[in-house]
Amino acid sequence: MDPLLATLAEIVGPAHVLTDPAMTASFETDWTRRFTGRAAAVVRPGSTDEVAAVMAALSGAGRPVVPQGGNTGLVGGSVPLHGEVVVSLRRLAAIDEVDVAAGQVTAGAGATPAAVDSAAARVGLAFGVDLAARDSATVGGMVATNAGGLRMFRYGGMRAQTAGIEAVLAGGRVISHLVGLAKDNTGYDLAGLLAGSEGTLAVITRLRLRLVPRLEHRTTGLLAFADADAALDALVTLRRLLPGTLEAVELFLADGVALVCDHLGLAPPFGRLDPVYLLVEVAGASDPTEELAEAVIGGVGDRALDGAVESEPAGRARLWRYREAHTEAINAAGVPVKLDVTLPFGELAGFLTAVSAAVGRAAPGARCVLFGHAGDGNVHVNVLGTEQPQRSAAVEDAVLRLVAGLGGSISAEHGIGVAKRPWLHLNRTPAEIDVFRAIKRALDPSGILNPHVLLPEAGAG
Ligand code: FAD
Ligand code: 2HG
Ligand code: ZN
Repeated sequence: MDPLLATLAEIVGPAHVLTDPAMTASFETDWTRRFTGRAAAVVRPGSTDEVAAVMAALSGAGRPVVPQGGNTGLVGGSVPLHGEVVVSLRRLAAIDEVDVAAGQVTAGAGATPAAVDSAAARVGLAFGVDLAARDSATVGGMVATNAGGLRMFRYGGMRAQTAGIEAVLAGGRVISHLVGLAKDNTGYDLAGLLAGSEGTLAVITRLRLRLVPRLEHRTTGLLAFADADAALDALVTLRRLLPGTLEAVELFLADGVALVCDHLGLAPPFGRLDPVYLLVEVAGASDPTEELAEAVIGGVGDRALDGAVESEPAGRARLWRYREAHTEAINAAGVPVKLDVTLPFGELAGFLTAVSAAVGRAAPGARCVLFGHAGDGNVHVNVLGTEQPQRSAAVEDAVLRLVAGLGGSISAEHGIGVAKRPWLHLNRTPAEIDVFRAIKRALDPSGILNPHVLLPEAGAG
């Protein structure tokens, strides 16, 4: 046996060092199936001390590492494309008792957001970040990618929820600052730095997470529009009319709904496909249904083609399915190029038209599915029919240059990963990238942590 594997087995127990391809396969391919590799081994530590000992052993042997949570990431950053050792954090799933007075909870990096939310629910609180991968993503991975999700509009993303962090540095030293004080100006904000670091700076082991009040009354509306201008105009009005209750504003289009309906065997909303949909959700301590209905009828009714409002869980879930099932329906149709971008709000409507044209020029015949968190200016651009590398590269280049040219971000919430690494320079100056590299060297001097993720290849920017 490889002596390194023997050492790892001594640390975590032989059952938690996987090398059999049948056991490692699910850790080696990403959720989209676009990125796949072979791991030297998959190691599953069960405590921070074990993570520290594992990292000390791997760093002593100079072995590159891919930290992995739920492996739901969408930019290829969580899989071993170059024979790295995967360190899976899923066993670190313990959640402490909620600190009700502080409105915070300490959770292991491997806890799912659904489990954190359930723990919070028991004391009348909620976890402010929600995403369709709620049962399989981990809060450690979500901080590592600074995930946004469906309620970012109201509560902010993972960086905003992170009041404290514990992590293991490449050589095995533990940094821990989990106290979660509201005011704490004692130097650099390491939690903020690790949020969005995509496994390149440290292995996150525990988190002090902020919680939000649990709003028991929730109402969901689905509105159909003739075009994006009308939908985005309605969004501005709804934001103005519902300042205290609006929690989500999601946008999707006819072709995405058609895919979802085919995939799930559903009838389209309102019995036909309309060009553009907005899904809005309001939540409050008292029933916000009337407030939403008034805003919809009085505020945007003249611009909408049709609408539905649901306050019962089953009805709300039915409306959400049209939006939340986009990712799985696209995956069922093929292996997509996935791009995730933010536009300045004023550019959003024009972008929705321009991006389809840009994709059509870059890869004639490709199918472009657009949807996203309109309230945040965040569009998910999924392109099917781009399996050939030249076509995928042409689409990525065309879309990301279009976004940067309009003053947008090439990564809204999924991160850079391996997928967008060659384009980081579109949003970040050489001076900024030099600072990134200096930070990476300071925290990971031998460069073993996710070495092929986020930062461009040396010499490439
Ligand atoms: P992984 O995929 O395992 O890893 C992601 C990255 O984080 C990798 O670079 C990895 O090395 C690093 N990492 C993981 N754990 C750690 C750790 N403990 N320490 C250090 N680095 C670590 N994302 C959104 O932002 N918003 C959404 O609405 C959203 N919806 C989704 C819906 C579906 C159906 C799916 C499949 C994905 C969705 N995602 C969304 C993407 C994904 O869920 C997020 O990126 C999530 O944050 C990844 O968490 P994970 O635990 O699966 O991380
Ligand atoms: C979502 O908002 C996720 O549903 C996934 O961020 C987006 O599949 C995608 O491109
Ligand atoms: Zn999203």
